[in-house]
Amino acid sequence: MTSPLTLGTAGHIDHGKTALVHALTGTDTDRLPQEQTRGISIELGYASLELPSGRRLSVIDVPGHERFVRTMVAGATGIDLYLMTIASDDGVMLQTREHAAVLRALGVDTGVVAVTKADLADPSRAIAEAGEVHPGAEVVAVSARTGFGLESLCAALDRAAARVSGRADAPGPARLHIDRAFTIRGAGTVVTGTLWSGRLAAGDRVERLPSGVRARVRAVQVHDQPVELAVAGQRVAVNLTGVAVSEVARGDVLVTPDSELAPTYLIDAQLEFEGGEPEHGQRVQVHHGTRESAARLTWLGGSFWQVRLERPLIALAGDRVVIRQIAPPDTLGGGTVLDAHPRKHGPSRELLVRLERLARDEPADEVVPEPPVPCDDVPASPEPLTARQRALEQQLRDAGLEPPPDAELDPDDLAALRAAGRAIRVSRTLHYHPDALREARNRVIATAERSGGAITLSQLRDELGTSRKFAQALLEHFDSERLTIRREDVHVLRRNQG
Ligand SMILES: Nc1nc2c(ncn2[C@@H]2O[C@H](COP(=O)(O)OP(=O)(O)O)[C@@H](O)[C@H]2O)c(=O)[nH]1
Ligand SMILES: [Mg+2]
Repeated sequence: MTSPLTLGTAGHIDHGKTALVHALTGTDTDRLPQEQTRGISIELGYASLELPSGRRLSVIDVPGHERFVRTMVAGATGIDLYLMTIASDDGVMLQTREHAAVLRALGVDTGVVAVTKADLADPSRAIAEAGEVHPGAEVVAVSARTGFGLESLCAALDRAAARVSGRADAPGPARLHIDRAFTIRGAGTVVTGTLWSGRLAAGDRVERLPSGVRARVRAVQVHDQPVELAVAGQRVAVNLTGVAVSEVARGDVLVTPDSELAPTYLIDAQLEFEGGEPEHGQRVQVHHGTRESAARLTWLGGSFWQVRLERPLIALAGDRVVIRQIAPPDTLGGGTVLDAHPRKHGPSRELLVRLERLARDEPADEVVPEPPVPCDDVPASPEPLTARQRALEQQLRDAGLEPPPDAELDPDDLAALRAAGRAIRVSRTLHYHPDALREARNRVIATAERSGGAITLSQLRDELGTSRKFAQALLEHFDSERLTIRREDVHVLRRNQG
């Protein structure tokens, strides 16, 4: 079996993407029903294209609205080759260039350029410009209206498809980045997406990330047809049992349970930028799979950056990310994840050596030493942490002095972190990362010393710039730790401290 491939359209709005897909496949992707009740056959913007060789491609037609690029990134993450359209009468436009940049960032380097609307204007100028945006791609003049050039286009697509390997053999856990979730009467919850790796079959148990909640696969469809087994690279609809539609959304990821996939707030990546490097610490938008998050970029040396995310992504080393400017929105570049669960760090020589090895796909043993365990009373880690636990640790570390309530966290992971000394119970409902707690402790001592050896709740609240809730939890914790002792409304520093 040849590997199933997905073709994604790209190109400036009104440059004839949808008309071309319609002419090639007979499917009008602008008119696909949003909801259907007769099966789990909802494929928004998807069509099936049979090439002269007999090979079939899944076609994703990117919709033409203002969320264009975002949608494109989400769809294009799972695409194997592109069909770029450039209108004969317009030539290369802004979005032509941006989409080309997104494709490069995603590593989608094989495709064909269709110079469209050849019935309207002489295509020669657009053909010349196409070569400049996509050097190396075949360029074919076509008209969706008259049918001119469509045969040549299909032949060119066949040649391009023959050059890509696809994902059918992509090993690893089943991984599906969900782009839609809906209900079908009688069937229940259905999610759709492109299977990035692994396989999915009826009866499989799956885990939904980031929540980690389990479900079971009742049925799988590929292109409206029920199948026993979906393989990587295929566009699939999955009917799930044990999960309400309100519990899953676009951006969630379905994975084989207990895989190494876990939410992460930090990524070390090798990035390339189209128009100059961003500033160290610049806030950008990061796209991965069907998720996105704002993030700060910390330069680590060379082309290596630490991406510090505000919302978790569910990524693995080797995945692609696209980096966009937040305002005005524009694609800056993108690249490859090298470490999906690094520590928070800045540049260092050891780190650079390690990242260079990872970028060359060489084994990179941990050469960065563990930071010292910050509190003396913390026991050594009894068990290595799972990826999910490390993500939780990162979440706590990033939350600093205002950690999320325990109720929002997985109790087992939290217990494991506590056992490893990477989370410290501060009140009945709060755990702090040891780094954050050490920081709070130092500031309690410093503030108390400035004001005669004692500190009040409101003083600490102001000092930490946090709410009463957190200040109170911390002070009670330090009382119980015998750092301070409570006398009426003040907490007095014990003598032997500081
Ligand atoms: N004359 C002519 N018009 C076209 C052709 N292809 C598309 N159009 C028209 O151009 C407009 C935009 O096309 P559409 O496919 O929706 O563009 P998209 O935004 O890139 O999907 C529509 O009015 C189409 O009818 C073509 O080959 N010839
Ligand atoms: Mg369109």
